[in-house]
Amino acid sequence: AKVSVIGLGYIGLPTAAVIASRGVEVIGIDVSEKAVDTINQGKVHIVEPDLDMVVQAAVTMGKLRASLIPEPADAFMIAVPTPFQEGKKPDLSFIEKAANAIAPVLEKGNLIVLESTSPVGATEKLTAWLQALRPDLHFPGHSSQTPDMYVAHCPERVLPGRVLEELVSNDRIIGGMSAECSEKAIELYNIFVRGNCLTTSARTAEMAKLTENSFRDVNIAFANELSIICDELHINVWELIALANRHPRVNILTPGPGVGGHCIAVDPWFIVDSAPESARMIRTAREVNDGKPGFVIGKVQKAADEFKRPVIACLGLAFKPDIDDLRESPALDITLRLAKMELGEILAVEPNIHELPDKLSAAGIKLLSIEAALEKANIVVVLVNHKQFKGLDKSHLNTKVLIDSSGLIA
Ligand code: SAJ
Repeated sequence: AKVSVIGLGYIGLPTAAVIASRGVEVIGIDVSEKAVDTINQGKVHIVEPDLDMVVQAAVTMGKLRASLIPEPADAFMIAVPTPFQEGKKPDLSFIEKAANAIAPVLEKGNLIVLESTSPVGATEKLTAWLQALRPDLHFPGHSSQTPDMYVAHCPERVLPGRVLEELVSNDRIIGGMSAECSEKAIELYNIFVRGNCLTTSARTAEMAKLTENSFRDVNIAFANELSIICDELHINVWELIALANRHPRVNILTPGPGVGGHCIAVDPWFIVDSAPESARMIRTAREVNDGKPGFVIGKVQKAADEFKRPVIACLGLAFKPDIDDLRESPALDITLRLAKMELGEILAVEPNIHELPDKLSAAGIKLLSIEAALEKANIVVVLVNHKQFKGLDKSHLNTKVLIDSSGLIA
């Protein structure tokens, strides 16, 4: 068997490497020449624990190779971005480009799996595009003849930072365009998945993925809203949540400076876009979470008013604890916005990076160790609960104003 993975990013590359590590021939396709070259040297262009080792082993074994140009294979897995900008429509153009790229090399009996998180109906659209590009083949639901092609949606569900583990251990939802398509896709996932493969329709699989991330977003919004209410009512939200969570059926998540990452802050909008009138709570949750950075900034601004050009230390820049991923990070957003407000001197502490991104240094922000930053700071803003901050000597904080958005000290 030969598997082709289209899109060698945070999902596609680990998936390609893990399948190759099972001894299957894998060809990865990407539009970035740099990504292709890096992978062919056995190296990685993204950060994920242990990924470098798995990729290097797969390339050295001769099981994984990357290319700019698609070639025939038995199965094609599409793992390309599906961006969504608020107020706009879900952007399926990368899926469409992938369809255009693979269409010429498709052969009778091939399986095409869409892994990208997608709005409901995207797999049907992909099938229609492929059918239009290859009228000589028969795609499920789009040809009057017995289908000789298989299409399914199998949404990725791995947690950044634990991708290699979760790729193998998570259960998978397999939404075939027909029952035969689901069966065919299970054969592919059985190569590397130890979890259960659960079959359903493509539309249900699409909605399931969006539901999982919306569930988390709504629950985080609940926690974030509570933190704002508690601030108004002079109640320690961390103590409150710990107490409420002692109830056997209550499990409140953790408030923070906002919701970051590439999925949870985006996917709920797909549902809102599909059902704008009905998706009221899902939309509100998004708004609550998106409003949280502004709330934290307001607190800092109020504290800064008490000083003349205070030194403000921002602890954490990553989008969540114990990773180095700064993309779509509310902590980074807050730090940058504070610098632009010119409230004082802004120090950033981020133990998982060695150098600040250009836009932060250009805004006059300095990267310091936690000790150095605490020594200088008048105001300390806790943004991310990195493990390096946990043992912090709290006596340092007695003389400072503390704004603890993620409950490090409380
Ligand atoms: N966060 C909080 N409070 C919490 C939990 C999280 O403020 O109690 C914040 C985090 O700090 C972060 C954001 O939410 O900024 C998202 O972090 P996360 O760890 O909840 O999720 P992601 O974005 O890293 O990965 C999610 C996962 N989805 C679910 O847990 C339902 C993962 O399984 C998905 O595969 C991934 O999205 C994806 O690619 O869709």
